[in-house]
Amino acid sequence: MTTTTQTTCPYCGVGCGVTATLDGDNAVSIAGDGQHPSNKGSLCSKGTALADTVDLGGRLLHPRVDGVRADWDTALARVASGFADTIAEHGPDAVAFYVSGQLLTEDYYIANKLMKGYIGSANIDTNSRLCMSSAVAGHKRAFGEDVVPGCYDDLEAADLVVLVGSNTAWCHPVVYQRLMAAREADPNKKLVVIDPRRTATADTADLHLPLAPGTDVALFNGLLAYLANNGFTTDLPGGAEAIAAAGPGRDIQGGDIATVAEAVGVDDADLQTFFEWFAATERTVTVFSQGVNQSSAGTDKVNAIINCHLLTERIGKPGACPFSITGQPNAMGGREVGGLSSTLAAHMGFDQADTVQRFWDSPAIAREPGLKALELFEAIEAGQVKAVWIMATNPLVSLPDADRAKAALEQCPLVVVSDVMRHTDTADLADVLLPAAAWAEKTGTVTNSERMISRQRAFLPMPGQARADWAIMCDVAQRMGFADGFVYEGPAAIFREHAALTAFENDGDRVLNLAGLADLSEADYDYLAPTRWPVTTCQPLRAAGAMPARQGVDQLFADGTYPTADGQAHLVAVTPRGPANAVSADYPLALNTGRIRDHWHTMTRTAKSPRLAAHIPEPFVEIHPADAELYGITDGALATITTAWGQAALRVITTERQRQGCLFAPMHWNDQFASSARIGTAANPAVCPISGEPEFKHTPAAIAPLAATWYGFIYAVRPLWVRAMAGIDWWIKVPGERFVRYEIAGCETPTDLKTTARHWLGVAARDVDWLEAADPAAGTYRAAHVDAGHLEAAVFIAPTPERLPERSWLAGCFTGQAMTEAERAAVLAGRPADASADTGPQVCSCFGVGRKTILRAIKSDGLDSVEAVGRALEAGTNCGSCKPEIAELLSQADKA
Ligand SMILES: Nc1nc2c(c(=O)[nH]1)N[C@H]1C(S)=C(S)[C@@H](COP(=O)(O)OP(=O)(O)OC[C@H]3O[C@@H](n4cnc5c(=O)[nH]c(N)nc54)[C@H](O)[C@@H]3O)O[C@H]1N2
Ligand SMILES: Nc1nc2c(c(=O)[nH]1)N[C@H]1C(S)=C(S)[C@@H](COP(=O)(O)OP(=O)(O)OC[C@H]3O[C@@H](n4cnc5c(=O)[nH]c(N)nc54)[C@H](O)[C@@H]3O)O[C@H]1N2
Ligand code: SF4
Ligand SMILES: [Mo]
Repeated sequence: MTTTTQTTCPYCGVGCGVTATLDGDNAVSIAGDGQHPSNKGSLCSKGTALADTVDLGGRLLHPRVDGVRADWDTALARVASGFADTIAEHGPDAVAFYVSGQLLTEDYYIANKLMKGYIGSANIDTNSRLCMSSAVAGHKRAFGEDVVPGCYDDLEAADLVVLVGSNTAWCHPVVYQRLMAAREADPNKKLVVIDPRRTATADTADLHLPLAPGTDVALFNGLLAYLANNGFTTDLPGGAEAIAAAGPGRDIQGGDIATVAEAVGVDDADLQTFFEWFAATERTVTVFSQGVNQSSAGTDKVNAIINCHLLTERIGKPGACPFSITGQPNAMGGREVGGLSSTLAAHMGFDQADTVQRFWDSPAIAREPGLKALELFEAIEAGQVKAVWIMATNPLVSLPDADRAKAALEQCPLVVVSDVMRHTDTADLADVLLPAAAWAEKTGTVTNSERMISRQRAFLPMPGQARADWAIMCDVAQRMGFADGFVYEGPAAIFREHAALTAFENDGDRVLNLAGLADLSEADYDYLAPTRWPVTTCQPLRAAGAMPARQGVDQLFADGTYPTADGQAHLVAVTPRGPANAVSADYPLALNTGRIRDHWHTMTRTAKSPRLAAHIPEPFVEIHPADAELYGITDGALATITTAWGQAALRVITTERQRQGCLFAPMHWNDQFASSARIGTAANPAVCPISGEPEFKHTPAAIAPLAATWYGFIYAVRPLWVRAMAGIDWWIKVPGERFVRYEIAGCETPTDLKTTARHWLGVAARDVDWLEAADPAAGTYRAAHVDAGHLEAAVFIAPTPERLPERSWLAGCFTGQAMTEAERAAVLAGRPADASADTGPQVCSCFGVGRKTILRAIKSDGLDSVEAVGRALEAGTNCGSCKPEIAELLSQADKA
């Protein structure tokens, strides 16, 4: 028998509906949910590969206390007494929660209620501080409340879409696909991308403005002045001041665009084009993401953008709004419940503490904002916070200056971590480790970027002793003596309470209002169709059957009234300023960090999927070729990036996609997957003074070649022993279908390669079938360990990276079958007998199509479009996430 469950993707804030089907053998298959209004059936590469991530490999299945397995009773007692004793002795502000936009709304609500209403401290902050807090602060300054005015349909309705600091093609792929489809249907729609890097998103834009890092305020102030000079006026509060700050006295129209262009580091004519398009296009949506938020001027950047929309009244109308696109699946839900230390609950501030306390009928209430993420870790370091509970986030990887956070946790008296994985960089430091239920096992709701509340429905049983996050917290609360506030029948009851709080004493002064969902029955909750807030009166519809009707309001602020004291929107005067730390002689380059297409954050889940891991298998640093030359760095070799805070050693990619003077490195790799690629250790801990969001996109850095004397790689059926690996200076680990691949390098060439290689593979003392081909003069060494005819492991060593053979074809030798003679010969020769077996790095995750395969087919079959490549190789025909890269390969082939 097969069963199908409608649920929601646990990755990005697009919030795609997925259907999970279990067949008779409990095998999981995942598809896009055609009934979900946000994705209408589409999924990206990560969503498509979700089934690869639901197995129990690496899962945390039992509580652990002080490093040993414990039962729930012991673990819960330790957490409850640890927190209660600390509070009794040092007061409520001596404890803290650090939570996450990956908790469900119900989990998040309980965490917030426990800390702010019962413990009576506001020391609960969330990884959204690293993500959306600048947008939150900007929204509050402009609109009076943290509200995203538009929805995805607006992107399709717009005639001009401006993407600022957003690599949408990789980070919000289904929104990007909707945008591409709308452009195909109407080629007059324009797309502008504002990003220092030429990203996959920028490749498809009508105009790319590769601005100098951190200059967005100057750019949008320039636009505001241009608009003002071209007859756009407003009598909104702050309008005159904002325009004055933007420089209206200057004759921007008559040539001063050059001044702005120079400040921003872009071409005059391109900037003029952007200004003209914006001025002329009623239906304009400006989407912004981390290139805006993650900045010491993050909040000002947000308001600089919103100012231009308010001045031109491009808000509250179909196809016109500023649009902060959220990162995590429940970034928005977390903001709804009040998970940030700077808000109280349900979009209420600390001035409404009495209202919230009355609703909760709670023994205490936080009356002052608590510590923001970085302050929280500083307080742990200073010994002021003595007990911390970290849930659904991996701060030792994701915080800036991450080794400082590590040192702080190491000496914190009580560190509790709730996670789904047994080992993460953070979990490895926990005193108490609590096994949380994972995506496929969880029940609750999430809210996506367009205010759409969707159900997550469990389709697998909770494994081992894993439990839902809300249930774990309720148990701890009860053991702390707060039984009254924490007895719930299940997530539906928590959701009803949350909805009721949003409606409590809300006379329209808060836009967030879920009154229409406050008395859902269990069945209504079970069947709740995706629903956009506010939902003041609507009755929920059932998802079963036809496409659910959407409710709530698509475009907010249509009537021009806002939840501010005077009922009006506010422009905010902002002045450009440089990054918190400028580049210097010691640290001459600006390090930018961010995401790649197929990994999610700290890789705890996406690294379980070999097809996702194959897209970009290694941590890298991108550098402009001119800078590479200047600093003696070569493509494919290794380099060390050093900043005032830390360092990382990464593979070098030289590319003109990077501006001169800038570096880019991915945020994902960590100590579980690499020897020294945790870029958070190097990232700048400076924050935006208003939002507290860190400057992840700009850290002054130096780069130098890593003085490796040898490079190599290992393919092995099983992971290598950590102790055997200890002697390898630099390594990264890539999971494969039937093997694990390691890239390795070292600064001292082993004198006896054979003994060393056998030691790495754990067969030093065993008599095994060992094939080898050594060329001591050339410094190359190839060897294979064969067991009963099967390839167990292969090792390749060379003095330079380019002397190593291509590797992707080796994956094909791990078939579970005995090796053929041709395969044995190929392994020793270091190249496949059939050249087509060398596919190159993977481009299409869904069909496993490599770069070389695509390039060969383009050449041999004369393929001239993404569609033609799709017809010939299937690449790009499922989720479509790789289409921008296929287009890039076509243009490369065209130039060659
Ligand atoms: N594949 C994938 N998708 C994800 C995630 C993931 O881990 N993997 N994470 C999700 C989460 S939580 C988030 S928050 C989102 C983030 O989604 P995005 O914000 O799109 O992703 P980032 O790569 O962090 O940064 C976006 C871009 O900002 C640019 N940038 C850097 N400095 C500046 C600047 O000064 N000005 C401007 N205008 N741009 C600049 C960078 O070059 C980068 O291309 O992605 C979500 N989606
Ligand atoms: N250098 C750099 N650093 C960054 C950024 C950047 O651009 N550059 N971006 C920042 C941003 S925007 C974000 S959002 C953060 C993300 O950073 P993190 O939140 O630290 O990253 P994740 O890997 O998503 O961590 C989630 C953890 O929760 C676990 N988990 C998954 N599901 C559940 C669950 O249901 N319950 C529990 N209890 N645990 C669960 C996972 O195994 C994982 O360990 O990184 C920030 N850090
Ligand atoms: S775009 Fe991809 S990662 Fe984001 S919700 Fe949809 S399927 Fe998941
Ligand atoms: Mo994020």
